[in-house]
Amino acid sequence: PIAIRREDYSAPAYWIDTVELTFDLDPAKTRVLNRMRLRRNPEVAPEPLRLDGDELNLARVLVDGQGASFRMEADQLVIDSLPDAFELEIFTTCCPVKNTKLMGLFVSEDTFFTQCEAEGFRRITYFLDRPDVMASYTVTLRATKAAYPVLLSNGNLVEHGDLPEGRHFAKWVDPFRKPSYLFALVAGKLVAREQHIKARNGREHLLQVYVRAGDLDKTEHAMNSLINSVLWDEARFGLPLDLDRFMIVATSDFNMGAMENKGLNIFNTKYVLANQATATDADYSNIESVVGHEYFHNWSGDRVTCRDWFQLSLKEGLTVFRDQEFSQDLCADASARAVKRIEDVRVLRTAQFPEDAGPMAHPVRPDSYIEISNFYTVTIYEKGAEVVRMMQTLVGRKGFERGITLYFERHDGQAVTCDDFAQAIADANPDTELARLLPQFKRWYSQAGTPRLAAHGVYDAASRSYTLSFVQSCPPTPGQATKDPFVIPVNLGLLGADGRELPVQLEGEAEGTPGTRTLVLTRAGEQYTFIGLDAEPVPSILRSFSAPVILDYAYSDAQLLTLLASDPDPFNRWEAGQRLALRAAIRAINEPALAGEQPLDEAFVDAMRSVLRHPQLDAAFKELVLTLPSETYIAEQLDVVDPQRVHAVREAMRAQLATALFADWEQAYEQNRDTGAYTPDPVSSGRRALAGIALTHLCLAARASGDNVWPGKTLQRFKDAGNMTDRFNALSALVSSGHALAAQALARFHEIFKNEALVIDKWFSLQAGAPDRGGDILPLVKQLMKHPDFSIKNPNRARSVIFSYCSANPGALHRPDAAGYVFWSDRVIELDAINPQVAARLARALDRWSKLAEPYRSAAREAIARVAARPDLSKDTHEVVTRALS
Ligand code: HT7
Ligand code: ZN
Repeated sequence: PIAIRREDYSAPAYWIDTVELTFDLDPAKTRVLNRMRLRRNPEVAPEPLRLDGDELNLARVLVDGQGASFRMEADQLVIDSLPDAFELEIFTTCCPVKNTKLMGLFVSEDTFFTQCEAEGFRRITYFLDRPDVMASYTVTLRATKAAYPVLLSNGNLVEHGDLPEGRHFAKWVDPFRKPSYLFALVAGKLVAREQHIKARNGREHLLQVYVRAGDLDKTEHAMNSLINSVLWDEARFGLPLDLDRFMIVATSDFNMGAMENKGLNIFNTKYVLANQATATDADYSNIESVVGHEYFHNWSGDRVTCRDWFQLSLKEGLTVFRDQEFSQDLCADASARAVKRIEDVRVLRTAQFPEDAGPMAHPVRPDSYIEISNFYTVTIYEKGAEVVRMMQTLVGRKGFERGITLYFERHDGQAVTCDDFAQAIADANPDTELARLLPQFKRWYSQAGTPRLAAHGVYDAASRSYTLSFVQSCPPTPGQATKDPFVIPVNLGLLGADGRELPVQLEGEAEGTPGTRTLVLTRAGEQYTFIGLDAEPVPSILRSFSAPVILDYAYSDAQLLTLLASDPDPFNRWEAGQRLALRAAIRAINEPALAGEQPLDEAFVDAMRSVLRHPQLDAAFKELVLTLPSETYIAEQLDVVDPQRVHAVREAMRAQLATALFADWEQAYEQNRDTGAYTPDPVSSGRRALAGIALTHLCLAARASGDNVWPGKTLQRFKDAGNMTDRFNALSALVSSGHALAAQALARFHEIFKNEALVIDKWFSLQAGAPDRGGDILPLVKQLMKHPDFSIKNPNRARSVIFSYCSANPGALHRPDAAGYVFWSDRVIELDAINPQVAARLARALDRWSKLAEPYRSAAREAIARVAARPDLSKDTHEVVTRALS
């Protein structure tokens, strides 16, 4: 396979102005008539027309109504000697029911769906399948009425009616020009929750959420999330809904979370369906952000799209930023906002930081790819969002809103680049650090790798001053041996040893005010001297995680305890606890003499107790502080990783917290167990989360003591629970503590929810992701794959079993006998033949193999090589495993 390079971009040789598509939908043989008007791009030297296609059966090609001569070059249909403007008619067929890749037109539970991003449209018809070719679409769908009563496509329904032989049709016109990746159709037996709304600007809209008949009672939250999204985008950024009708449709077979097709968003059911009996608080919150995310794409993605796929973060980074802001703005108070920020940073650090340090590391705007589907990554999405966030930090919230307004004014209806975006934000804010530093700031787009920021503080009693030095560096990444300094906004505060916030006054300034100050670092090394300090302060650096960097500061334990007890910045307060826990874990991992029995010291345990019993702190925040860093995150801090040791130490820490804080967990549980009538708001979901973690620790303590009181109470809670969050937390407490009662609870859970696919996914995932005890998880996973409810073809189900084990359970995957790796390679190969995108994601599970200690390292490498050696591998999986080995 050949690599596509960003620097090779050239404008298309032809433009497509209009597309008229007519579909005769049939699962085994769908006929597609594609009538287009094209014209030569006068700015490009004449060349043949090359249309992309993939797995299509071509029947006919007409140019201006006449049979045309054409040739096939690989997957492209090539036509020479064309007039400057012409009509092209192409007739093809495809087989949706055999489409297990779920790209292009496919069938899920007797319903037709499409997925065209990034390059799926070419599986529907021959086309210039690239995002800078934008056309006006008219779509006619024809199908049997009884089997496919609902026929949907983008835009407005302009005509519909019956046809002979029990068939019917619907004709849709999209009022906006769009790239092919935003095309969509849906046809099947569906029902809709509908809501008419009037936007702030007075325009009326019809919102619809389409699902299968039995699921209508699970659509209220998605609809409310959609309404909130419409109102928020108009209120915060002045971006109104531009369509009369906006539709969401849910499918249970989907490679990703959802897709922002213009006016017809297609969603994985996981991000639509929820009621209190079947969905957890986390599900409710994910639905809110994914519905928001897809809706916000209507502007950041659809109205202004990407010139080429290297610019993917232009829409994805910006839209993740927008959905994060949306969820934060829906929070009632600062504490709930901080909780959301901590959760977002946790995702970045446990998933994106490893990516940035591994073989798939790439800049936010990549330079090359083999398969674009592999670049829908946490770097493009989450790090891309952090880059946008730093822009907001540098220009301020109002300045950023001005920048967004200018961006959409300048580029509405265009396909543009990340440079265009950054330029608009800077141009709208000419007197800011961003405008001044723009070329350097844009290194965040071009340089991969997570920068390290080493900070060092020296207090001088004589001058009552404190000098903070920063040195930034960034490790080499594939294809980038050296890096230039980044622009790093560092939010900083200073605390006294008693936890009071001190004035921040830089040398040369007349006065200082207590609170957060943003320092903008630009050089490899930099120093700041703060004055007017009677004693050495405790620096609170990188408040609210103001830049996606690794901060190295040699905090003493006492300083961290001060920050944990008092930092007014909730992010750094939480971070102090994480640093202390990490320190204890690394100490125990590196010193076998400690044997991992009691890795935590008394001061840490006391600090955790203080948090747990704190009268003012919110439950959600307490739960975050009491959650230890994950095994993956701990492993990232080590040069050489023994995953079994990491697992053992973390389990020992959990057990120690369970026993040492037993009475405190009891109190936390009793105080938070009852949250009244179910609502998924941040306060009550925070209380359920704290009750849940308390229950887990009470069951863990019971494991050590042999006392069955709490496991018994947990089983009762599982049976009596009035909502899925409480029920699932109780089940999870029994499973994760390895208690014998787990088996009966699991059996009952399956019995109750056997007809709820998304709940059965939870049932599988909980078991495959459970803490490994003596190598018991792999045999269980193999057994789960034989369960009648298991199907590897359904991505959600494959993820719930195979990914929960391979990608989310390091203590169970990394076995000294290498059986976990053999299982992984078998599954990658098996999935690759069915669905290469899903296979390639699974292939990423061993990205960090080179950090492993022996015997894991050699065995993991061997397993990757085994996959790479397959001659029939997809481009997707091939790219991932060859990069892993290089
Ligand atoms: N923009 C969407 C990307 C997407 C996708 C990409 C590749 C293969 C399947 C896919 N389904 C959706 C999702 C989003 O970021 O909103
Ligand atoms: Zn997106």
